[in-house]
Parts: sequence; structure tokens; C-alpha cells
Amino acid sequence: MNEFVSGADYNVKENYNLFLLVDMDYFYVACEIRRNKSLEGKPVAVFHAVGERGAILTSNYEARKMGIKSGMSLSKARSVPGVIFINADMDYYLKTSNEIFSFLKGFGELEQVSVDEGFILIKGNYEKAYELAESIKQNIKEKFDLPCSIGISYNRVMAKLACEFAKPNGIFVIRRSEAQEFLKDVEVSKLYGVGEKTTKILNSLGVYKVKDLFSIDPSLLRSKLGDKASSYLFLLAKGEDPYKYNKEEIPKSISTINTLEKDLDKEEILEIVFSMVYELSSELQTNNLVSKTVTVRAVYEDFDNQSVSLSLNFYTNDYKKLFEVAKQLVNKLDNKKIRRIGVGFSNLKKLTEESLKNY
Ligand code: DCP
Ligand code: CA
Ligand code: CA
Repeated sequence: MNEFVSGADYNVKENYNLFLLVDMDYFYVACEIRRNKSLEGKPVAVFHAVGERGAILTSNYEARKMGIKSGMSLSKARSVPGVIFINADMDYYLKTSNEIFSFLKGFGELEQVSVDEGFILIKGNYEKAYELAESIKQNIKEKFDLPCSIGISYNRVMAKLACEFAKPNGIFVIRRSEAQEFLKDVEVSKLYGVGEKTTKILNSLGVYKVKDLFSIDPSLLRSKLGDKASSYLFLLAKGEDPYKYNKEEIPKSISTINTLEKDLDKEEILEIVFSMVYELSSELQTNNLVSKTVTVRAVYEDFDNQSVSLSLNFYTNDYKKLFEVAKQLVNKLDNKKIRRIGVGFSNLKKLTEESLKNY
């Protein structure tokens, strides 16, 4: 059963299900520039303060060129001269986000995915979708004075990919008929849901581009990634949306662990824990998930280890709320030097209208 109307018969008016992914460019920084025009054209980064320290949440292209990337510690970022650092004003960004998304509702069925990103579902042809995208971009520029990028394609994962190629400040279309050819030379790391870990494994197998996937032994891939992840990957590589069929399937938990460059006291690891929480919360947001339980795991210098967990009474993928919990957990750790530190989120579920209410 194909939910898409075939466009092969040219006598039939093209009437596809199409997805537009609207994603704001360098969103938090763009919000700051919007209210302070003197920042325009300068390298700017927004940070989240963690005690005396902090971490970069995002930066504009001028700052990215200078090496300022999200997740970077503020102290490291500050060593780059000439960059303007602004303490995050979440209230302002959320207010702006709400205004943008109420406005976008007028353009079609809207599925908001994160603070600065949402799908618009339409029926029609690619030309119509492109015109709509142009009008949305222009309106967002006029009404909000903010740049955005729009990806257009025949499913969510391909629209997301198209948006990567639209960035910054552009529109990019991937038609179903061009998808195979287009995907061949796309880096596997750009596929929806393929994170750093999977990319590393794939690279170790000699897989860098999508086309490389088809020249390796599928059983080798399954042995490294597991059955489910490899079948997802093959669907993505063919331009299909694996998530469409598995809306209810969600992981039990997601986690990350780091060996520290040198052993640290618990007071000294907060910045690192923040970066880990930020990275994981991005993963939640990308997969449209929310979590309720945070776990912090420490391996001490004597190799003893400890794991502490705490649950919220609501679900969220907001890094600030999750970090508050992680901070409390770090506080509970023993007063011994730490060698390895891990963070995990569990009790995961799909973000729904219901869970958004508790935001
Ligand atoms: N953000 C967040 N929590 C995360 C990751 C990001 O609150 N875990 C914030 C900072 C970003 C905004 O959300 O400004 C949007 O995230 P994006 O990944 O879309 O990044 P940007 O909009 O900053 O940059 P780009 O132009 O690459 O989309
Ligand atoms: Ca963005
Ligand atoms: Ca985004």
C-alpha cells in the first residue's frame, strides 16, 4: 500500500503528500541579533552559565568559522579573541519560538519538533511546495526579522536532509525521482538519527558515504549495529522513512560516557556533565522524545563505581531542566576523584501534546 499518489501519469494533476521542514538558522544567536542590530555580521555565541563556568549553546556562522561550536566549554571558547558571548535568555527565545509557530500554523498541518523546527505537511506538487516555502521564508523575515532554512521532500527524514543542504538561509528540494541519485554521495552522518557513535562504527567499516553502505556485507553491518539499526539504516539509505512504520518503538534509554583527561573532583565535572546533558537532550529532540529519569554514573580513581538516578514528575527534553537534575545527582556522588563520568536518560516516551503541557 502506497500512501503517495504516483506522479508517473502526467495526465493526472500531481498531488503528493509533501513535507516542509522549517528550521531557524543559529536560532538563539539570531534572536539576540534581532534585538541588537549592532551584533549583525559579528561572531556571536550564546552560552548557558554553569556556576562560574559555562557552555556554548549555539553560535552564528561567523563564530563557527572561528571554531566556536555548540557544547564547547565557555572557558575554551573565550580563548578565541574577538567573539561576543551572550548569556542565554531562554524566556525571550521561547517567546519568539511560540510566536513563530503560532504563525506557521496558518500554512498547513504543523508538527513542531523542537524549539526552532517543525514540519509542515501539505498536499500538492513540488512547485507549489517551493512557492509556499518562499512565502514562509519571506514572511518570517518580514514579521520576525529572522533567517530560516526550509527542506522539502516526500517524507520527514528526506525533508530533514534537504534542510541540511538548504542551510543557511535557503530552500532545498529533494524529489522522490532524484532521491536515489542524490543520496549516493551524501555522508552517512547526515542521515536522520545517525549520530556520532554510529558514524564512527560505519567509518571503521569503510562506510563514509551512503553508496558505501551497499558495497559492504550486510551481515557485517548487522553484527556491528544490530538488526534493527541496520535495517533502519538501509531504509534511510534508500530514502525511506523507517520511523514512519515504528512510531511506537522507542529506546529504553540513551546514555553517554567519558573518560576524563585527568581525574577530577565532583565540583570540577559540572561543565562536562552539562555538555553531556546538552548532547543527549539534542538527541531526544531530534528523535522527538522526552525523558523523565536522569542517571549519573561515576567511576572513581580507585575503580569503584557509583550510579545515582532521580526522576522528575514530568517528561521533558529541555536541557536546562535535565541539567538541574544531573547537578543534584553529581552532588550526591562520593567525595573521591572521578576518572570516568556517564550520563543517561531513561523512562523515554514520544513527545505528545500531553507531554508538552508540562513543559
Ligand atoms: N538547543 C537546545 N538544546 C539542545 C540543542 C540546541 O536548546 N540540546 C538550542 C540552541 C539552538 C536551538 O536550540 O540555537 C536550535 O538548535 P539547532 O540544532 O537547530 O541549532 P541552531 O539553530 O543554533 O543552528 P543551525 O543554523 O545549524 O540550525
Ligand atoms: Ca536551527
Ligand atoms: Ca533545530
